[in-house]
Amino acid sequence: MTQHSTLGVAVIGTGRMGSDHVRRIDEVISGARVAAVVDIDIDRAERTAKSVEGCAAHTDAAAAMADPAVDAVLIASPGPAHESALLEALARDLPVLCEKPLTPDAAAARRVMEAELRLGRRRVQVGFMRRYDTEYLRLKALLDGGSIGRPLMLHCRHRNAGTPPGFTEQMMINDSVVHEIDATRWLLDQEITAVTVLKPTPSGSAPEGLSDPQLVLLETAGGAVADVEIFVNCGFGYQVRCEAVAERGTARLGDAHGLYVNAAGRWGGEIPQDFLARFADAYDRQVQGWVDATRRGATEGPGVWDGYAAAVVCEAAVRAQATGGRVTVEPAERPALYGG
Ligand code: ISE
Repeated sequence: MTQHSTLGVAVIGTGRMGSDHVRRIDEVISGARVAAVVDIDIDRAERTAKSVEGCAAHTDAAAAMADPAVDAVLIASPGPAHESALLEALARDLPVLCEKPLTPDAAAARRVMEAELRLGRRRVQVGFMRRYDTEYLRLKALLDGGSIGRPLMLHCRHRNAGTPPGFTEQMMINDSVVHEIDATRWLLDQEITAVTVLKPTPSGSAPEGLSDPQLVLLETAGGAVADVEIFVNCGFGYQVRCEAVAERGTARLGDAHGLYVNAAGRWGGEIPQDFLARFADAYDRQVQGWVDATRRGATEGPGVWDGYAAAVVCEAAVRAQATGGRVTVEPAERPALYGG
């Protein structure tokens, strides 16, 4: 159980995602408040803290976690900074919601898993928000219900309007395709066993050094195949699609375009411009679910095992990206804490 009836949350990282979560906790969801924010840029931390009543600003995550007003931690800093914040929170037995990726590499994810195993109970939820999106939830229920038979293939499309400066090819895997890696494991309830990455001639709009788009092929333990188009500078908006092909039917998500307008001899809908807009409801549901579970003393949703399994596949995909070959994924044993 947490100390305060309203959960005091420290949000680590006040960039785009972190400040959106601060707004969400402050204005949208119930049962929690932002007690502290952390950013290496103190001006940014203070600007964010000022927008929330009773919120402290820190540059050091450990100092924020030591604050008696803090009951739980939401990590939204860049991936490479996750491990130290996670280990600090686990050492203090604080509940965590950690944005994806859990960590960008499998060795760091394993260290986090070992720390949680030492604690002996699940404390970390990983921010794979697609699992909270209405369309994904309906697809999962359809596949689990069995009415269209065994799923054979997934066709996934993941398009971003553009990338921030410094976005690398490895980030196309670790920050972007990691979502489809998790969605494939979750939708099919199977581990991924091999990865191949194909690179067509890059788009003329691709930034220097980024081979964009790419096609990532995932093979699963049950013999299914998922193809993922990752196109992070498509220019026209944010688009995530997933079509499941099963024995007796197919089902596709990602075609809802809000309001359809007929005017001036044309019809059309809207394409959201970024993930904050496309997955706004999913983020709200995810954070509300985390707060509710945490206040009950529980940890639910995708956890460290899912973050670790995704990191292992990402590592194989980064290797496949560099070599052009098919890379097999070494299966790890699932510890009993995670249902193994
Ligand atoms: C970003 O970090 C996300 O999580 C988005 O969902 C993804 O579409 C984008 O490519 C990532 O950079």
